[in-house]
Amino acid sequence: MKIALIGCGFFAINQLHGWKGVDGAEVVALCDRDQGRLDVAAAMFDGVRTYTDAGAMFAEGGFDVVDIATTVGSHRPLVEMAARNNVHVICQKPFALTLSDARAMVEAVAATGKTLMVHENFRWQSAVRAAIDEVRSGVIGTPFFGRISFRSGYDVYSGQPYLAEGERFIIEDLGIHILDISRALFGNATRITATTRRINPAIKGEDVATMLLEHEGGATSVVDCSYATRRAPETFPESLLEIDGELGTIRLDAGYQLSVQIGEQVTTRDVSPPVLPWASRPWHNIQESVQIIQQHFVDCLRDGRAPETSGHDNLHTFALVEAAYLSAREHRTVTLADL
Ligand code: NAD
Ligand code: 89V
Repeated sequence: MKIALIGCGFFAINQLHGWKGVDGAEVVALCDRDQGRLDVAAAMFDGVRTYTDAGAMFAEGGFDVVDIATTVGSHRPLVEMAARNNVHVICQKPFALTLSDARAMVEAVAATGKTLMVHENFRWQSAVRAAIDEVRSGVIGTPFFGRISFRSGYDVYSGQPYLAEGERFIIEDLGIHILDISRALFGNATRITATTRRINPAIKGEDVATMLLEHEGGATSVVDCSYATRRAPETFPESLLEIDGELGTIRLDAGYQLSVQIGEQVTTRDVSPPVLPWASRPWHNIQESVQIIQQHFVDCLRDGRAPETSGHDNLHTFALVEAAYLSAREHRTVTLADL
């Protein structure tokens, strides 16, 4: 698979390192409007072609997959450009600015017969995945309750200044991952109720969100996110999980400790992610998941199956984001089928 990447910024460097570790993939072209960022990324690869204009890169072609790692405002035009040029597409989260944009983008790629995956990587973190695998194995029976919690005081604004500037912040940027984990554990949601707060006066959007979801299978989950929580030890960027099933309980506690309790019997194991050679703490958890999701994409193309985090699947996660903002704004429960 020959890969072209657009947007060589803060996070794309992880994706580029990740591609080097993916079997069956080779980065052949890079694009960024910013020449300095393009040069930094190009230095990672021998003989890579570079462009400051995405249209020029598509015009020359010579790649099978475009990996879009720009911020959300450019996702729709770039995904549609990829569709016009008949290549497979990976697009970073948040996938789109609105649900109608997201639907149009999924349709545009579907019409070409190519594969579209959203780079929704938190459900691919190996510790989170270990919990998902336990739930899916049926060891605790049918789950009836879950809590997925991400609370931190880590300074995310220094690396990603745009996070302080948008009208929307934590649900769109971080909550989207946590809502997606809830879907991976309990299936699609039917209704959501949310509250939001802004605690940090230096940012524009909300930095706290608390969401209550009812799922199709009957489970209830609480998804709570905060970037205004001082805690020791700081757990960024860990998602903490608590899942109650008819036969037992699964917990992913701070420090990547996974416990499965059946009756009185508790088994605890350390599911700490490895620190890949190019990674650094505390981001190693996310960095490993980048390589895993990219390998998943290549494996899916090779085997002719849809990625778990396909564009189509991600519409359900994206709808939860829209519904959460609507619920918080109008102080009401939102039924997903109404969106
Ligand atoms: P960034 O601003 O650091 O980088 C974006 C880059 O894209 C910039 O270098 C910019 O010049 C370039 N760019 C923008 N539009 C372009 C266009 N039309 N053509 C060519 N280049 C263009 O942003 P970032 O922090 O790297 O975030 C990028 C995306 O990654 C965002 O959607 C963000 O939400 C996401 N992200 C995901 C994770 C995760 O764990 N999945 C973590 C952090 C960021
Ligand atoms: O994963 C992300 O999307 C990041 C962060 C962890 C900082 O929220 O933006």
